[in-house]
Amino acid sequence: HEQPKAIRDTLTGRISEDGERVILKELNWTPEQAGAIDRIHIVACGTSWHAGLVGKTVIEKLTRIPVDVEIASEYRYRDPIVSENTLVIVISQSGETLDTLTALRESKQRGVRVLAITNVLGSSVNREADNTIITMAGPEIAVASTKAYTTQVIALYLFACYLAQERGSEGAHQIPDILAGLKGLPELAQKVLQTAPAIEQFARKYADKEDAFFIGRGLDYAVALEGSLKLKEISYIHAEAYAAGELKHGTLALITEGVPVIALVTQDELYEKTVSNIVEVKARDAYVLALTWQGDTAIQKNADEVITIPRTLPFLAPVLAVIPLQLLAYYASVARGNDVDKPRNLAKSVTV
Ligand code: F1P
Repeated sequence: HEQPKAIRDTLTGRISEDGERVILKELNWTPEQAGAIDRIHIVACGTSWHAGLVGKTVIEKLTRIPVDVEIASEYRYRDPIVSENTLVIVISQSGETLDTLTALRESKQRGVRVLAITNVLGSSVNREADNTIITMAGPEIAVASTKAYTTQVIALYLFACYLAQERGSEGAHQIPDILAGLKGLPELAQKVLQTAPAIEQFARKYADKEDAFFIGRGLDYAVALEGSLKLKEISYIHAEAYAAGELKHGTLALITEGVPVIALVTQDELYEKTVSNIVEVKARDAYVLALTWQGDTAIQKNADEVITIPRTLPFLAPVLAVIPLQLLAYYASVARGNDVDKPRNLAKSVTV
C-alpha cells in the first residue's frame, strides 16, 4: 500500500521540470562514459532478479545494448565474459545479499564498472559499487519484497532513459512519452490497490489449492515470475510461471480441472497470442483469472474472472500488474493462516 508514495519518491527530482530529461545526479557520467558501454550484466537474487528481467527488456529496447540477466548465485561461480566496456548492474533491496555482493566484488576485481540499485544507503552494495541509484522505497517491514520490486523497476526505467538520452540512441525519441507515463504511475498504482477486495475473494476461494500457474508473454512473463515467487514465498502454494507460448512444450500436461491459472495480458502486440493460450488452458478446465487493461471486455468470454489495471503504456505495465499479484499472495497467505510478515525459511537478507 505504500507503493504509490515509494514510486513517486523514486521519481522525484530525477525527471526535469519540462518532463523531458532524466537527471541521474548519482551517475553524472560523461556522454563518452555512457557511450562506451557495449554489454550489460544485471546480477541479483529472488525478487530483485525478477526486476532485472524487466530491466533487460527496457534497456535493450531503448539503447540496443545487449543485456544478460544473471542469478547471482550462478554468476559468481562461473567465468563471465566481460571487458572494460561491460557494465554490471547489481540489484538488491537490502544491499547485503551475499551472492550479489560477491558478484559485485568479483566484477570489481575484473576491472568492471558496477552500478548498484538498492534501497539501503550505507549498505555494503552501496558502499562498494562505483555508482548507486537509491530506490527510495523506505524500509521493507515484511521479509518478502514488494515496494522494493516496483521501485527497482522504476530505477531501471529511469536508467534506461538516461542511457538512451546520453548516448543519443535511436530509442531516445520515446523518452518523453515514457517519462510522462512514469509520472502518472503513482496515481494509477493507487487505483490498482482498489482491486484488493476482488482479489481477496479469489484468494479465499483458491487458498486450499496446492498448485497455481502464472502465464504471460514478454514483460508479462517477467511479472508472472514475480507473481509466482510471491505466492510461493508467503502462501507456500506451489506456483510456477511459464512463458505462455512454452505451455505447449510439455507443461500443458499439468493443467487439469480446477487448477488456478493467472494469465497476464497487458502486452498489446502479444494479446491474441496470449488469449490463444488462455483458450488452451480453459479447454483443460483450468480456472482462469485474467489480468488485463480496464475496458478489455473481450477477455470475459475466455476467462472465469478478470482483474483490470488502468491504462498506461504497455511498456510500463509491470509496475501496475505486479500489485494485484502481490495482493493475491498476501490474501492467500492470510487465508491459510500464515504469518505473512515472517514467511518460513526466508530471511530479510540472505547473508550466507
Ligand atoms: C533478495 C531476496 C528477496 C526476497 C527475500 C530474500 O534480497 O531473494 O527478493 O524477497 O527478502 O532475499 P535482496 O538482495 O533484494 O535484498
